[in-house]
Amino acid sequence: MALEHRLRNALGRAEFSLFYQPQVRLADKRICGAEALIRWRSAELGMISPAEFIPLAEDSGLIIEIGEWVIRTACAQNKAWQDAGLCALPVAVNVSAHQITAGTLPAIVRSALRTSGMEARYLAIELTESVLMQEAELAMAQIAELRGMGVAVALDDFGTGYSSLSYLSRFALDKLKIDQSFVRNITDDAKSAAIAKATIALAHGLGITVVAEGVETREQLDYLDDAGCDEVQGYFFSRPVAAGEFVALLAADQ
Ligand code: G
Ligand code: G
Ligand code: MN
Ligand code: NA
Repeated sequence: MALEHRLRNALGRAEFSLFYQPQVRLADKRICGAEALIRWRSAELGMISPAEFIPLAEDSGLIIEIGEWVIRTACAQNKAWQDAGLCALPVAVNVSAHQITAGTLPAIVRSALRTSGMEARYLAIELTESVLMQEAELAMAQIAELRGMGVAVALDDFGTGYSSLSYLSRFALDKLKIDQSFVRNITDDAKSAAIAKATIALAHGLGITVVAEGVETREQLDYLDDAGCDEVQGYFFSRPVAAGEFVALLAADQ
């Protein structure tokens, strides 16, 4: 059976879950947020990577429904953690260009916040440069509406798209995430290091928080700390983990 058909049934069969990867503030090395990352365990096929099924979900239009499930689930989960006294941290969700094209993102977010009872300041939306490029007008209007509600907007995979700099002057953003391809070689490649440092200076000049992605080693962490980066995310602290495991990470961080 075609993968798309299985994907179509996955929501109804409750085959999706969210994993959470901690984001750590460099100032005190404490967990300051989490990125929600979708996982799909198909009854017939087992675990399928989002790198494989997200493009399929985008091409088939299923990403709208799946994306809404991600937003609603992340808000509900985070509110439950808050109510249990576990944390009061923002959760970030990834949003595809198609969700911006649909034009319904602010309404879905508003509904998810109302239903979950979670405050808007505990939600962040991650967008990539390609979204801003392909859907500039729609993106700008929806980013403004989301930020007006109090939801943070982050630019994901920064540095991998085209003419990144123009977006920073045109779009009002809260966070910039340095792509892991620059972090990977930061301690031994002068070019990666220069790009990371310039990105940090640029973001700070614009009053934007900087997160480095894909931090795997102590050396990378120390380098980014010295360079003035605000937050890090990566295997050095933790892989994305299931909700139960994330709770354990929070408890250990208290
Ligand atoms: O851990 P990782 O394998 O989760 O993610 C692989 C890719 O899938 C990344 O580019 C990530 O941004 C994307 N991704 C993960 N979860 C989601 C999601 O909920 N929505 C969208 N649109 N992309 C996601
Ligand atoms: O595209 P986006 O940045 O949303 O997706 C993040 C992706 O990076 C996910 O697939 C996540 O599992 C992965 N990731 C997170 N931390 C690390 C890391 O330290 N090293 C590597 N190689 N991948 C990571
Ligand atoms: Mn992301
Ligand atoms: Na990213």
